[in-house]
Amino acid sequence: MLNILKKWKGSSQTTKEETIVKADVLKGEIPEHIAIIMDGNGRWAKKRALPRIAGHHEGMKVVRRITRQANELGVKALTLYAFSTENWKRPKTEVEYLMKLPEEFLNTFLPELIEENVQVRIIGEKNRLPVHTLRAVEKAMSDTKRNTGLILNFALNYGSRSEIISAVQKIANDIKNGRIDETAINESLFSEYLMTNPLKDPDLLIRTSGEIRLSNFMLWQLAYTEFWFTDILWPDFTEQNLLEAIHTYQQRGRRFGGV
Ligand code: V0D
Repeated sequence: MLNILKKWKGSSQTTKEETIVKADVLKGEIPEHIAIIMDGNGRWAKKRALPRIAGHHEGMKVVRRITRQANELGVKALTLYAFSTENWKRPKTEVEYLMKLPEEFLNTFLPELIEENVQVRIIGEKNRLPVHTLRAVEKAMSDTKRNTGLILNFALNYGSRSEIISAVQKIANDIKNGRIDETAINESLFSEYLMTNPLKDPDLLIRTSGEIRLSNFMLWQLAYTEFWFTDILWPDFTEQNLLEAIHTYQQRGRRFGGV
């Protein structure tokens, strides 16, 4: 579409009209671990005069499509920020609706995910999740634990600072009980105490909806990650947009602080 028309339609996103071909992306290095902050669901609904939950529901369908595309590209892990520890501050009705989405998602898509060899995992504090949510998620994890394809890792009631504090507490406890020696503390050991263990750190972080911040997401793990921000709202995010993000990643040289 012409950029001038996009502006007229209210999009802040303008692009070079370039189609990224999947076969071309497959010739390059595929990021092994992609993390996504799926933002803009409420705004997508508002633009259409729909309730916020309609945006969340549409966003859930996008999760399914992006998971399939990532798996087909040979991505090894996809971590999706579905619910932050801050999200409890939202209206009770919205939180209750959100907590039903894992069940709806899994009722609809778990058979396909199993078919596609996807392994479902979660990171975050399980304790505050409603039992119905936790039950659905634990069944999915158990039903897929032997799958060897894409790891689909949902961050549910996740906050990175709290994850780091909890790692420190567990390390202190293991020292006290003589399980490890304090001289053993290094970056590699510390990583083992984080909820993402044994996943490698993300190679690529995508955040949708035009916000340029981390919002307490994987602060330790994102130290060397390439960031790709877009104005596209999560319910509008497509397989093509994922290719675009990976294509941009492939054109950047990662040096991990070297030259
Ligand atoms: C709403 C956009 C899938 C972000 C995506 C509880 C906001 C749709 C799940 C899901 C949410 C979680 C765990 C699981 C299977 C599916 C999900 C929440 C929100 C928060 F095992 N979409 N989704 N969970 N949204």
